[in-house]
Amino acid sequence: MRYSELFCPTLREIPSEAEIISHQLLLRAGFIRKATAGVYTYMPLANRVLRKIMNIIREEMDRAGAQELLMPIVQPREIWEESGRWAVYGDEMFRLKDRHNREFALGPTHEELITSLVNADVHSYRDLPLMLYQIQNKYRDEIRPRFGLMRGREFIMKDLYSFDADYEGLDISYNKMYEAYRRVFERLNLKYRVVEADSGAIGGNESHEFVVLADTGESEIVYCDNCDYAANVEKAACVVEKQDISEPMRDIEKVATPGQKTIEEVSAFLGISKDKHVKTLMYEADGEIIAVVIRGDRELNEAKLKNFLNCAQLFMAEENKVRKLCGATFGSLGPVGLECKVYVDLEVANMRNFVCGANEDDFHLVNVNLGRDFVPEAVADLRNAVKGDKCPICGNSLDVLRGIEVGHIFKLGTKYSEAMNATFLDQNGKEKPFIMGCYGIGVSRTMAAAVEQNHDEDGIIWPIPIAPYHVIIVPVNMKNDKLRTAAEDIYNTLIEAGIETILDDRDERAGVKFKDADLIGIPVRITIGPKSLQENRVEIKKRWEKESELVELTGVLEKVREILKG
Ligand code: 9G3
Repeated sequence: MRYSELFCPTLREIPSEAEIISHQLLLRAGFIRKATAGVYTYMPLANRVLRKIMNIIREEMDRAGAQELLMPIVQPREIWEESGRWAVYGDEMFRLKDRHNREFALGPTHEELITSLVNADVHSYRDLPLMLYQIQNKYRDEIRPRFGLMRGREFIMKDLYSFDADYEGLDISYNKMYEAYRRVFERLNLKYRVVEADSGAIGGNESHEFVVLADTGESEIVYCDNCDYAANVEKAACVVEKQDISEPMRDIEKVATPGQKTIEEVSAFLGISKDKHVKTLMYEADGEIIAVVIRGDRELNEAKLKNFLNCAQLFMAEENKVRKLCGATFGSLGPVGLECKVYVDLEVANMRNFVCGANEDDFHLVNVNLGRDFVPEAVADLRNAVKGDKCPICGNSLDVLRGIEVGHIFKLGTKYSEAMNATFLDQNGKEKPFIMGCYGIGVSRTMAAAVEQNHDEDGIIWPIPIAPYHVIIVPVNMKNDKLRTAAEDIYNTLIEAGIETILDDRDERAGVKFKDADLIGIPVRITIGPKSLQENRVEIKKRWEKESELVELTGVLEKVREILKG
């Protein structure tokens, strides 16, 4: 490819709407262009990267015994009604109508479609197991599309669906996929962790996430360096260290705390350490006001609360409703004497003589004890895990990492096959629902994640397996015949050897060419300058190293092959 013909408009400035580095660099390096919020054009260089990511995924899915098909994006409403999900997904689902006023969805995922497809043509256990996948655009009308390809409204996903006759079969399919995913992310040279997406540290896990480590990632995971435990913070189980409940209960006391609102203020005012304070949060769960009590320095995990209450709607109660119910407002709330149900975090159930609001402005209670001073509706693990918590497996202290979820695999069981009455006949001729699994990789998101993990201040550093081109040849001056001829010769030699090469034949200053080569992230740069050429040598530089080396013209192809094999 000659750079003068390449459609790759690079930018000097950082576009203002780009908040994270991958969004900034993909825009500046001419890899993506926004069509509308959350919808992008993949420019030629991005398209080459995506093709390579897709091919690595295809090779591993095919190796695991799956077959690739391509399902429609336009999906009839009927199949979503059959699964009962047409009403579940509101504005997030892109919907459209045809000329006959029939309704359709733009596919956000394909469980419904693939289940109805397989149900129509698979009737016997002898046809199982079956693994079908596609690499296709998906549509989800995110409220706030942001971070470029990271959270788009149109994105490319590989989604695979497995169909088995029984749960043993599902476990086999699931494990094959688990291993295939590890091979994919290793081949992409991505640093990632597999995260149990369920809280249970023990027992069968219904799903796993593959999280690429990146400080700007939206996923927060806790992990243990000692064993391989890792879990999404919103699902990570918190184990309670044995609190010192040997401390005798002291008499409860109401104390004036004029103007003291926050835990810091009250703790300083009373001279009682912050970890002896609890905070009381008021929520509305399916219309009922409830109180939740956690230690003052902890954060409530709303996902855990919602799961525990098994409620559909959960949000913080409004201040006026709280004042009416509790007689006080935030900062003076406590669990003692409340009419509503009180849910207490595990950790608080092990605390003695703690401090809480008195449900009266400017008053707090000290020496409060659960059971004596108030009886909770329930005690449960409701807080966010934090750095330093104990690993539920080995007791080692946990660390926290941020990451980007690029893969997610699920054991679906009969969730869709029962809802849609998708069955096969088992060896006894009995009708049985398919046992399913589904397995996704965010392909366009993976490209962005690769940039998050592989860049420096000069631009992108593409991992060789997915680089848009392998080599860029930069003659420092195309007007100089000797330099141009040498560049053309090297270019032809590399192309004939199957090395994907760009020849920067632009009539530009060398500095501009170097900046562009670094920005677009080509792994190997060959510079042809007059001095070294006099000694029949050229300069070869790896994008991920600072220094370069001089190589004999006759040794260029061998050197390039050696670097690319590395
Ligand atoms: C919808 C809309 C958004 C959605 C879904 C359905 C997420 C939906 C979950 C999945 C699960 C797996 C197969 C590949 C891997 C992920 N957002 N999910 O089902 F209608 Cl609008 O997609 N699907």
